[in-house]
Amino acid sequence: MSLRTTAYVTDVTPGAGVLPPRAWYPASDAKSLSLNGTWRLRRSATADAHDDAFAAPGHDTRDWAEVTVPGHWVLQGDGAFGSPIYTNHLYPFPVDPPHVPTENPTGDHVRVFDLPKDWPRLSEGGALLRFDGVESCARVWLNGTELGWFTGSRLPHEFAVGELLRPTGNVLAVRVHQWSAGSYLEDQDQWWLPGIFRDVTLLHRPEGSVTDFFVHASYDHRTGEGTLRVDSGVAGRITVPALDIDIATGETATVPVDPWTAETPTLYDGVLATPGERVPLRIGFRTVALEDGLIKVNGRPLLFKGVNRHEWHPEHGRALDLETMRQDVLLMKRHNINAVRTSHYPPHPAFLDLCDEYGLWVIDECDLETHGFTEQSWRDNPVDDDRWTPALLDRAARMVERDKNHPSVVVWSLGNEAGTGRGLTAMAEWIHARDASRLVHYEGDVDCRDTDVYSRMYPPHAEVERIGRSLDGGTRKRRRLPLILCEYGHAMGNGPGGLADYQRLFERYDRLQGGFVWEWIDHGIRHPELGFAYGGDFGEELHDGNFVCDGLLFPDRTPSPGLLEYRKVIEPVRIEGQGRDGSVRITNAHDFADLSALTFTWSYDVEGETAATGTLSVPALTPGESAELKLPEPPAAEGPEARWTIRALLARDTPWAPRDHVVAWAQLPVTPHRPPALTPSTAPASTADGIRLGPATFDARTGTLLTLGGLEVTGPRLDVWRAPTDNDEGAPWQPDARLGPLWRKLGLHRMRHRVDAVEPDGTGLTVRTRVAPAGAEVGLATTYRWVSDGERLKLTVSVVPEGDWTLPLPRLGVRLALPRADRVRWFGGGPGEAYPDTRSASRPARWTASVDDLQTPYVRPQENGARADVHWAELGGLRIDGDPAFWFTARRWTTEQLEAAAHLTDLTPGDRVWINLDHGQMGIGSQSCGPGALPQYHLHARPAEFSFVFSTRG
Ligand code: IPT
Repeated sequence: MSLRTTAYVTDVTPGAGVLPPRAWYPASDAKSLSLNGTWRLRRSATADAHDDAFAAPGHDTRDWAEVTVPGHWVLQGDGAFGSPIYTNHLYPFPVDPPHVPTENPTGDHVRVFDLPKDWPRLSEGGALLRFDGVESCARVWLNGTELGWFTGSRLPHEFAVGELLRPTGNVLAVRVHQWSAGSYLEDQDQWWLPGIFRDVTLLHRPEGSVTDFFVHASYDHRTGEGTLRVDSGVAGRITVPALDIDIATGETATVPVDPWTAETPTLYDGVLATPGERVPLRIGFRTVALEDGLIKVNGRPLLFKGVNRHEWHPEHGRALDLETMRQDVLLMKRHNINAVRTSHYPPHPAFLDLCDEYGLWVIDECDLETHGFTEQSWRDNPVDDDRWTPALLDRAARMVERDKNHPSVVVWSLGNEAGTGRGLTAMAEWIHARDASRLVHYEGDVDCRDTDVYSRMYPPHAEVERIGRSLDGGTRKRRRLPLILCEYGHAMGNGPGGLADYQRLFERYDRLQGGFVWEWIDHGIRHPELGFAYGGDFGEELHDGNFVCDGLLFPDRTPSPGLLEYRKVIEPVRIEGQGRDGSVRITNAHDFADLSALTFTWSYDVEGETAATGTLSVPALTPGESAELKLPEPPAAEGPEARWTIRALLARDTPWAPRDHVVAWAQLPVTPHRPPALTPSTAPASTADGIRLGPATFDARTGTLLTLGGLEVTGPRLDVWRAPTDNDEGAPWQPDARLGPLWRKLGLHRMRHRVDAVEPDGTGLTVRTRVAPAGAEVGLATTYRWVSDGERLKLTVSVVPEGDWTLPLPRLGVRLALPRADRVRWFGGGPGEAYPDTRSASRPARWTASVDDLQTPYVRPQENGARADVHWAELGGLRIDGDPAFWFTARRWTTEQLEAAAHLTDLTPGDRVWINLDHGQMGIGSQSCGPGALPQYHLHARPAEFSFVFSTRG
């Protein structure tokens, strides 16, 4: 065994023996054979542990393990094949390009297959072997003959294998190395997961079959005509029956068509027929252009309401089946998302078919990131080293050639976080020359030298506004370009906050063409003891913890509150108005579609319950158009709290959601809520057990509430602490603005309550306290005033900050506990959680949930589950009415237990239910990566007063 046999592992060229890239298509009339399934696996700790004898036919692999292809071996075999590693940007090996460690987990894969009975005779044409994705480097043999090797994990590679095939007993051998020179180009923020993780297919290539082809299908919005031309390596004819098109390859046809947009994804079925093959085409006519400094499709500017999508499945990693991909697309469509950035590599090719079919704008991103070089000020960055340029160009070409026939792809992205350099320029030049019909994106190109759109990640709102108003400066070229946020709204844990504020800016300034929330799904790995595992759970020596769980979906694809918030914020219909004057203004916020696909309903809700409903007739407004409509006479004008709820629903079933699916809604308040009045009518009395006031008893020494109408209550007292969210904790690179650590340093998690006075008087009980952390001079003078009308008990809390408070408070309210509670009824915001800057989707109504249902299962436990604007809540026999409305939270563990938990499985219900009734909550922001909460969502330590009426009627 010589080291030379593995020299290719550190070769900076992209590979050898591989065919040039070409267009990908799912199926034609040529035969193909899927080689997915069970393969034999021999895993070694190093690249050169074994010679290549295993690739020879007849090699005995019977005692090898088995592995499923597509798959990652580290996610199979219950740990017997090694473990996943998570790092954000650090390379998990010494940075010495192009070298890789001697410890280089290597999987020898073997699959023996027969050709199916109906496979054409081997003399009829050739055959190709296609790998859609192998991480990170593969060397391939068929029947003992070496075909070559390749890198470029999320890109397709094909070998010509015609002469090597036999009718039976073909031996396909693939040696996969976890680390290679290619790993230096694949430093994306995700798990490192080696393996053959996408399909392996044998394709018959009849004589005269299609090699490569390029569908050019443009749309002229002035004439309403589409123009089709298909360039093909092998000449043939293109037919599109619905359009009466029958032309030769290279010829042009111009006919009236319905254009393709993400909102109206019209596809025409066609066929490319060459002498040897008929390839089905799905043609979408559309024209992408940069015009007047804006990205326009079919002559109209568009607004990206996007997400960054990594491929993720909690059990299979980046090996996704078609149904999971479809689920992603359906979930996006149902949540008003109109765009995907395929962060940070081309996805499985079938995903783009789904984007064409259901309608999503796509920024297709190349498999390129060298982020770890930032640690050495980008010295030796491969993208600025000519030796690596062929590999970069190979990656660009493999993406563009594979995906060029998708109407959904409107922008090519060179990669992510790779610094700057000549290699990137070479990629951009190549792409522009090969495909002038789309735009080029790369966020790292701050001057937009090589790109067609100015792109930023995580800028604060104020800066986005400056750019919107073109006050940002920059190069001449950049000043003429539109801005997109390729990443914003870091959806790690509870949050992101501030989405609505970004959206308002995007809608106000033309130059701002929207953005892509980071990111679609948490990359938690299903784990027998931990629920979902994250970085460090596999004992990695370097890792970035739960930074890998920052998605709008939980790992099992349940939508998180962040996704519901985003859906509300990006609704394609705006519904505004004054409930009191009975008028409502409807605006079509689509870019292309009119409103004919929607119906509108109203309901008149009294105290959160529907009193009357009806439909609203709304004209089929064109994009941007508004109409002012009159609502019916309200059934009851004065009296209890009342409001209109207006909804826009799908009028018909669509491919992505059934009829009546709610696309947009709004509430228009009519009559405000009136908190219950309570006239104090009983005086406190001293008893042997303490102080009695109406239905309540108090500890005479501390003034603490003990019982209420026979209910044992762990008395309410001031609480300012919340289990810091990932956004509170902040990103490590923002040391001065990380609230969690600053709060702990001040001691807000260990406040002491000093009782200064317990003062019964003729009309009630006053308890004076000072709440403050040890070691600091700041404090909160807190007075509890209790009164009763004999039946009910009212608490008024007054808080006066003392000393110099510079930090915002996490929360301000009271915490109490009940011995038991299961069902919760409330009138207020719901059904899900909300915080000051994440409350758009919170809809005031009457709701019921169990205490368990009130919890939001963030993969790393943290503050969650508050319901906004609650007027009253009932649980465990207690009714609480707030004045003003309050934030309501209930859980079966304390804040301290929540804070101490690293995984959901660390949380076990105690013997009480803990309830927080908050007057204020600190905003959430996006500081786990980006800016913190905007100033208007800060909870400042200021004098405050708030009341609750408690009763046991509930
Ligand atoms: C940005 C990366 O592009 C993305 O991959 C992800 O790591 C995200 O951050 C955070 O989750 S890079 C940003 C830290 C500048």
